[in-house]
Amino acid sequence: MSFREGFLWGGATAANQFEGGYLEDGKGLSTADVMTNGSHTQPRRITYTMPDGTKGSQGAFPYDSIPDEATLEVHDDEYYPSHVAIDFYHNYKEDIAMFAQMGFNCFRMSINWGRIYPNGDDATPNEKGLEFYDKVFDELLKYNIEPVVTISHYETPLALANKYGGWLDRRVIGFYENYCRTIFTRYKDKVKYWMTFNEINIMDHMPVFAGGVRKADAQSKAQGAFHQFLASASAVKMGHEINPDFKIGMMTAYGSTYSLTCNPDDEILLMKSDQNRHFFSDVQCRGEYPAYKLKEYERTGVKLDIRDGDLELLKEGTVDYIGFSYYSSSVVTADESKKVTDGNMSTSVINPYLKASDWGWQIDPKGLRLALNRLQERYNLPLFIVENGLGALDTVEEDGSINDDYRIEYLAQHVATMKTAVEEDGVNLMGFTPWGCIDLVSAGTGEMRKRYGFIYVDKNDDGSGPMTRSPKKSFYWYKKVIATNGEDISNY
Ligand code: BGP
Repeated sequence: MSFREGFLWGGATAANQFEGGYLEDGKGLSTADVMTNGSHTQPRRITYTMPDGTKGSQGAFPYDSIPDEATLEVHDDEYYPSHVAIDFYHNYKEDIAMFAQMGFNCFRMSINWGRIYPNGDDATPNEKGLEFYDKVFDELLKYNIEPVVTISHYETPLALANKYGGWLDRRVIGFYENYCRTIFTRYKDKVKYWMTFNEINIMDHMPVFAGGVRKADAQSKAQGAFHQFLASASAVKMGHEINPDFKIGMMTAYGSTYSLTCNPDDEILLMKSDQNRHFFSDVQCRGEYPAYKLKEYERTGVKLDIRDGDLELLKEGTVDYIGFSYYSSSVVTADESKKVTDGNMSTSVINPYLKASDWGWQIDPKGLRLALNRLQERYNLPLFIVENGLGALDTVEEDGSINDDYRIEYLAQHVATMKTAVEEDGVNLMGFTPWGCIDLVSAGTGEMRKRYGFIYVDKNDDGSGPMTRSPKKSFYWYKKVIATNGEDISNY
């Protein structure tokens, strides 16, 4: 058998993209709640109000910065997809029953920090919020589905972003520690697998998204990231004390990168892009800043505010495993005339050997083998593919069926690659949770039409639609993949 016994098969979600109930039972607003919808060509915007009442907004990608005196706020005349999302808040029983029907033995979700600490800096947690996750975990465990929990997935309590400037302020570490202590203690017998921050490396590209950091200059992003590293290390240490069986991982956005030619200039660019790609995992897996980053800081004048004990903490709180998202690969070249396409919160030069999704993400199953090997060689830690999948337009046929063969093909090729990496290369792979196992709001564009799910959710980009759930063809395909522990990936 290629995949180990107990291999974790499931699906992945994030609270802000599927929960809804954005003010229900005492939940506070988060940065995700002030992000409008957008499209492939129109970036999502973050809305704010100036002290004189003028309304403004800032595109999320590419991101510039939000004025210091602005208050991030919901505007009455805008649409925010996170507010209702797909309303898992009220449908969790039905949705989990469908996951169970597919045979999931794990489910990746995130806890919404603002449900537990509505302002982020509250003295006591919101009991109603804690009760909601108790119910969700109990429901999962009823079907023997192991929860895999991201502690912070692209949402920082809005009050922290407004009052403290998000993760740029060192005090936020303490608020995150309180939050972790509360959820670790409360759920210590229900949850074993945790991840401290979703795609922590997105701090480099979208600091508001990644941590409520409103400024986009190199100094702010570096300091914000440093605080998240400290918070993550502290959470790992604390979690192990609360329950030594906890497995606490990092989570990084990852993709293989190629140089377009063997021109040494392209290869140097590739080396640099590789360093950037590994900076966050280098710190979280090895417990120290790599030399290339320290030299870059020296060159560019970035100065980290490092206090006594910080560097020791980084060493003591290295992660137990590496969770990563893999959707596509990218290409670099020194030749600036080359055409560029989109990727996961990034862009890439077009790879002539690959096809791209409708959103321009270049599809590269073999690149996943390279990614798995690269991470294994560099860190020798267990690997967990916690996001992968094809964002595509689906058509509902007259009889209600959705024949998403393109999605099956994409996923089958990636599962086949995982098999090769395990069988031939000996990669230590723990599990696979394809992204958006149930259709949900796109993080990058805020759309519903960019669908990843095995389960169709009848909802449109403008928020209309009854949100009825129905299985797609891929639902039955994935069920068979799980039932055979990845041995049968055929589409019939
Ligand atoms: C990752 C995020 C997810 C998710 C996914 C797909 O970056 O962790 O939250 O949304 O990408 O991206 P998108 O929704 O933009 O298609």
